[in-house]
Amino acid sequence: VNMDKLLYKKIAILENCSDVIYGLARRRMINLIPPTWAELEANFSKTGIQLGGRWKPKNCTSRIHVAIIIPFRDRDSHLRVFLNNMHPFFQKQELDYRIYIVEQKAGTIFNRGLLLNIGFVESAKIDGDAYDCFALHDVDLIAENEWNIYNCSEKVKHMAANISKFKSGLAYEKYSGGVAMFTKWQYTSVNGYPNTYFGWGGEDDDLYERITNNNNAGFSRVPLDIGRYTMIKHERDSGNPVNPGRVRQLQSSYKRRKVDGLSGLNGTYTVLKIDEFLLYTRIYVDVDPIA
Ligand code: UD2
Ligand code: MN
Repeated sequence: VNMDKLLYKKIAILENCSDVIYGLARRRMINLIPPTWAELEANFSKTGIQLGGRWKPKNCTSRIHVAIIIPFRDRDSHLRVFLNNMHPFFQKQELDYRIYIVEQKAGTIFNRGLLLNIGFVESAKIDGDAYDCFALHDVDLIAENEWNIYNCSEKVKHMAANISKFKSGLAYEKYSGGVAMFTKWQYTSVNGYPNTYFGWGGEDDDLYERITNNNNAGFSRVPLDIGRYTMIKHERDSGNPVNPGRVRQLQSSYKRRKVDGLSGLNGTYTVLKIDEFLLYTRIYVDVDPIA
């Protein structure tokens, strides 16, 4: 028997998915009522979802391999709404994807930038090179337009151009928060987010500076009509007070960027536990309060 031939048959590679996807809606119905966990798991177990919140098209090889990274603490109902709306959204776009929730243990001030860096590094330890594109995503943002494709492009791609909570859609010209897409190379070349912004605000503006003052990565934003998101209404979380140093920190962004980011991540956190649930992978971390 020709073993090579047999092997080849067994791993026969599926053809690429078509680059045309039919039936994308410009205004998707969003359901803001949180289902229970039992309801969620029952609904999605039929969709071919794999443990850890992984999914890919059955009959073709997706052109898009993306890890969705979400900074998280104590937003259980938001997470249920997110999963309920966004799993079908990602599947409709025929993505090969996995959802990572990077959860910060209670007791330290929330640090969104640090959690996203941790998600970028730790997800690669789990998946190797399976995903070459990363969506850095708030848990409370639900995409409205299915034409807002979760792929990466030549420049960093800001997705959340038009969020319901802002009157004019875009918060301000240099706004980069909410949802953004990076290739592995783009994220590495800007040294990721800063690790040192504890509490609310500033970390996204620092990232914007890194991207636009960097010769390699560039910044792009999807059109307002495409980048529509509903933000689930919420108050400021108790563990995430406004960061009073954010303006001062932003002024020294340029000086810190080489050390404060992916390059300085070692030793700033401990992974306590990794769980593969049906609808997502949880990376549970304790963070050094002075990073
Ligand atoms: C804005 C930006 C956000 C970030 C933040 C400043 C929007 C839509 N988003 O969000 O990208 O720049 O300002 O830090 O404008 N989170 C938790 N638990 C917490 C606190 C935060 O899970 O206790 C996560 C969660 O994913 C949340 C995200 O961090 O969506 C951003 O925090 P936020 O929603 O409180 O801040 P917001 O809406 O002003
Ligand atoms: Mn929010």
